[in-house]
Amino acid sequence: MFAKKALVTGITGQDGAYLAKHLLDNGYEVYGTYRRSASGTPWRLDYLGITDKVKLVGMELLEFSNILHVVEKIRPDEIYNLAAQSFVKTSFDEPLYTADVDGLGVVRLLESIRKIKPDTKFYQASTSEMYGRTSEGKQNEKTAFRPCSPYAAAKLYAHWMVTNYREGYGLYACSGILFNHESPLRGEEFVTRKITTTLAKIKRGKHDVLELGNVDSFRDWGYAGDYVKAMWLMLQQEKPEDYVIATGETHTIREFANLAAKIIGYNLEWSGKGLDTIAVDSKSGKTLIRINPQYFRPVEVDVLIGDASKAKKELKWQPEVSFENLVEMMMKADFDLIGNNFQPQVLSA
Ligand code: NDP
Ligand code: GDR
Repeated sequence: MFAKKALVTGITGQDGAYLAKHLLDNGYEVYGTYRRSASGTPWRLDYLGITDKVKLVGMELLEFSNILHVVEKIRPDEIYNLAAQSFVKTSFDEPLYTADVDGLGVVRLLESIRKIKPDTKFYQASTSEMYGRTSEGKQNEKTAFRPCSPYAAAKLYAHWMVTNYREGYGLYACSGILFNHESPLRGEEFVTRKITTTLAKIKRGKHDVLELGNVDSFRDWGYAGDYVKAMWLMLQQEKPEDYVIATGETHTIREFANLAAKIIGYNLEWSGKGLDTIAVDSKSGKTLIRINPQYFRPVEVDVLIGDASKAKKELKWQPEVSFENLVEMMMKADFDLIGNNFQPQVLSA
């Protein structure tokens, strides 16, 4: 029997790497797209030890002929569209580029499937950012969207186009509305990894102070390794549907920083308000965190918390890594990465 073929766009990103590993473990032939214009190495695939097991193909989401060619050549059974300009703050500076990649890029893929191989199953990486300034308690598949960044608006356009191609052309196309998910492979521009990597550098004497923006927003943070399993499950159902994937817990940036700091032996004490907010290590008196308005956004999403009941019931999906374990995993990984033999504290101890 032939192995199923999966095409993962954005395989060089956090989710792409974890998903590729999951698909390989399930016997898939995995093709992954990378941008020829990018100069970096596939370090996340290296980290997971799978670089030589996936087949890398050059693909740019801005280029329709390029996408058509890739889909025609590979004729995949499943496509997971993870590629995107995924940094919310950058989308305020690059709204047109973000709309093109995150919005129109998805339509280019859908059109390619419709024209070349309409039985290809399609997964779209939708996002909790589409809820934006929501006023509802926990967000589920029925919650109204109120996007408040160019990123979220572009993703919402793509989300509705996926629905449109499913209903209009009968494609097996669905969207996972994923809440924030993190890991040691998270990009360093995102707040969780920025906190763990910078605190590790400070502890090692290689950095002075961590500068953050709004430390009072709440996010529902899960583990990326858990979330890619849900993506795969969505394409194994009898019919395509959209699902929220979340932990159902929400925490502030301060809470994340407090836990991360504790693991490497700091005890944060916060004082001050607004731009004067600081966090000092109570043991040494050293200021570890201060606010830099450069990291504020023109519009902020204050609180997100997801209700993944539908996924739990229909996909039999469950998050396995708790918030505390996630922070511990990331902090320890960064502490080791920065080097030396310090023994991180175990949170549960
Ligand atoms: P990353 O930023 O880590 O990865 C994004 C990937 O997209 C990279 O491989 C990047 O390539 C690629 N890419 C960017 N622009 C283009 C382009 N123009 N053409 C082709 N490829 C491109 O994101 P994550 O892995 O964290 O997220 C995966 C997807 O899930 C994204 O669509 C994101 O918006 C969405 N999402 C993420 C959540 C999260 O918490 N992580 C939550 C909800 C949704 P390169 O390496 O060259 O930059
Ligand atoms: P988010 O993640 O915008 O939720 O998007 P990010 O980690 O960038 O921000 C989370 C919250 O932290 C606040 N914040 C800071 N953020 C960054 N990046 N840097 C800082 O210094 C800083 N200080 C405070 C932010 O204001 C925000 O409130 C992520 C991405 O992965 C998206 O692609 C995805 O769709 C959503 O999660 C769900």
